[in-house]
Amino acid sequence: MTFLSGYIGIIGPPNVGKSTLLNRILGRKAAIVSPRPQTTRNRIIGIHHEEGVQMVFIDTPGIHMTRTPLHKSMVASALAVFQEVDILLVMVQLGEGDDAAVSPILKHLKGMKRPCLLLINKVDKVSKEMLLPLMADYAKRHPFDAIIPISALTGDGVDLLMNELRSRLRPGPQFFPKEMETDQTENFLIAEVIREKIYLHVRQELPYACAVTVEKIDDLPKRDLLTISARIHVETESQKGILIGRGGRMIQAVGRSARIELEEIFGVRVYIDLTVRVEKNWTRDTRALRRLGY
Ligand SMILES: Nc1nc2c(ncn2[C@@H]2O[C@H](COP(=O)(O)OP(=O)(O)OP(=O)(O)O)[C@@H](O)[C@H]2O)c(=O)[nH]1
Ligand SMILES: [Mg+2]
Repeated sequence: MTFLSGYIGIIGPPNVGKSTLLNRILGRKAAIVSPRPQTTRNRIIGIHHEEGVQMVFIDTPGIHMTRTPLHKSMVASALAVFQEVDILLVMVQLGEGDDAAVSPILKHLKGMKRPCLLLINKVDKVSKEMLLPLMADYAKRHPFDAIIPISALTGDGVDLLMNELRSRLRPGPQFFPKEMETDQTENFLIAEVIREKIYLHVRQELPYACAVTVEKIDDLPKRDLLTISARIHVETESQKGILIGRGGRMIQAVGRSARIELEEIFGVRVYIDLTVRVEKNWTRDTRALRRLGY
């Protein structure tokens, strides 16, 4: 039997559920998820293995109009995926203002030769009657090879999506070894889980000014303990104050939820030491961006 494989890009506006879909397909957390837009900042590869089949998914930052260097670098990494993949998944959701977010993306698809499937996500939130006219409308706007309503959250429609993808794979190499599920390092996953908890606990704009780096990891197998030193970088002193919170309450809450999740992921006890550091205007400084992984 010939081996079938391919690279599959997941693109779309922010917050539509791209990372949720990647995690659902892999059956594990590879990308962090939050109720706020612009959560994903890097492209993240997740590999789905089947007998004789390998699908390499690329989750990307949401595409949006932007000016700051951080967001520009995020959007550029998403747009680059258009050229690299064998199949493109364009994800949208239903809701106000979504059209403005989707139109520029559809423009980028013009003239593309690769198979391109449209995923309408979050169908668990809408009535089925709303779906048909919307699908017809999208079919008019771009010649998608298929339009598939799904719920990345409940898994509804995901089997159908996987069938559609399987039928479009071509003979190709096994790009990654069988045991490899993602290209992300342990350090990256730890930093991202901490960043996710900042999005969940800290209000307003502050999470957008945060970057996380892991400074040190000690794995003590005999004691079943992983000790992690991580640093949260913010742009100003006042942000530092808010992030730490009164009596350290905010930073402790972030650390606690990150610890609980990382203990689940790694199956050992975890201790996290979090410090906050001011890196002035890092979201605008290209050298700082590179240093922090963007
Ligand atoms: N109801 C519902 N919520 C969903 C579904 N998929 C994702 N969500 C929620 O939508 C929010 C955004 O999900 P993400 O997976 O972070 O979205 P994203 O497209 O990766 O966002 P960015 O990384 O910011 O571009 C989260 O609160 C998810 O729980 C779905 O199928 N149904
Ligand atoms: Mg995401």
